[in-house]
Amino acid sequence: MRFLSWISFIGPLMIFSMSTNAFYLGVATSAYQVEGYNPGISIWDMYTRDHHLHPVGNATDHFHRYREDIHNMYELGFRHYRFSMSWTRLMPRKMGVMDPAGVQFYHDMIDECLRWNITPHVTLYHWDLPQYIEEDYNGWLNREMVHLFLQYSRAVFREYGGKVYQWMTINEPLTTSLQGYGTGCNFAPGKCSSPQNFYLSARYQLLAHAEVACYYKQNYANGDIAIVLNSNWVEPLPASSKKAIKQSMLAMDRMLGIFLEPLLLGRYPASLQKETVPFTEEEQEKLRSSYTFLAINHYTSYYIDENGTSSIHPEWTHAQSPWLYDAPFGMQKLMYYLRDHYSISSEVPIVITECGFSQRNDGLFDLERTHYLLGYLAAVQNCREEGGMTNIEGFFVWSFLDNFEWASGYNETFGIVYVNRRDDSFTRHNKLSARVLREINSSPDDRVK
Ligand code: PNW
Repeated sequence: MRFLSWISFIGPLMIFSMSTNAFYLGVATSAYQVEGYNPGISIWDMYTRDHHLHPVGNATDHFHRYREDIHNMYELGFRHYRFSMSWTRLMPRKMGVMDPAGVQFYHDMIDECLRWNITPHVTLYHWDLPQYIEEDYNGWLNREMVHLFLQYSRAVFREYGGKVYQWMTINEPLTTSLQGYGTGCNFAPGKCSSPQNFYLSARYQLLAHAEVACYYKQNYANGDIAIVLNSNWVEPLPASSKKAIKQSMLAMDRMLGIFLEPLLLGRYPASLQKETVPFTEEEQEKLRSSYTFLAINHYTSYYIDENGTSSIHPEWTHAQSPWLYDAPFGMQKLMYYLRDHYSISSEVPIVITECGFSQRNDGLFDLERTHYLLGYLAAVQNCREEGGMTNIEGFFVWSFLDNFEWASGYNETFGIVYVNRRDDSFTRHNKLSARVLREINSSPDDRVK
């Protein structure tokens, strides 16, 4: 009703602004978590084996079923698919040596997307580093990774740059640095011997991203590129307490600022300057011109008090993942934080590259996931309409399929599409959330495209 009365006033203007600032809904996956049948060995194969975790096996067999999956996306009304390419599949045995079958696979996948009018959004690196690079170079602890990642990315752009225009370099460098190299220590490669490793791996991921993004911008003028940063929202408790606000800002700096400030300003946040080494002028320049949009993964929020102790609200629905709660207010707060604290210009598009929920007792009737997704989508809609942030252009649901949830194996499911693993049939069934999103996708309302 509110919308209708509004539109009669400024209808013509609105239709114009809608068409220039349309909002899209997409779905996301990553190679290691869904594909299966990889001829190479990645650090996650070794990590799961050495730590007696659930092996990935054939994941969801997306490798053979991508046609069915992409067709299902189409039927559900999605016109944007974010997936990653596996460095290990493209160069399974040796750096720089591409495997023709791997190369063909991603051509087929992209072509299938295009056939159904689905825009492919491709992540170059979503955590599945070839094991030979880990062994030969010590992975993200070696600055040489900047050159290796550039070499790999150039080969990918050469192959697919003529038909993919939406690129992401590295997925969640924070998660890799914290959990693979820092205090978290439950992710590959599990090299957490010193806090130094956290900062080194974070720095080299940033520099590798910047190198690749600058190369891409110089050579492929029509495309977009960004690094995917993840951030929770940390709400001060009480909201009026100066000390709690300071704690919250510090937590935000450690999560988001540590990657975002180098991109925006070429330097680490002031609160982290004692622990970090400044970037050289050349590095600063590269970092500052290394994106055409901001890619943000956002899942959840928590409170922090004056002493830095964190808590959650008792009424927030808890997901199956221990760290995840349904708290959509944080989506809006995070977006306004980008707008106000970081003065992100309305010229810079923002894309929510992941948002999703692992429901306890997951099944086809996934009411809690549906509630979560609608709440977070409504929060984004508020940002666009009331907060004037029409630069938030897209929202990818994590995940399209129930898939391999890293150290948790197949025990935590995020899919809007169920994958039957019980009898190894890998058959797919749309959950309630998928069907509700189909309704949104087919809505005549221009606000969702
Ligand atoms: C993301 N946290 O990881 C990854 O990009 C996906 O591959 C993953 O499946 C998905 O989120 C769900 O976990 C995260 O602790 C891992 O806040 C941990 C956190 C957030 C995101």
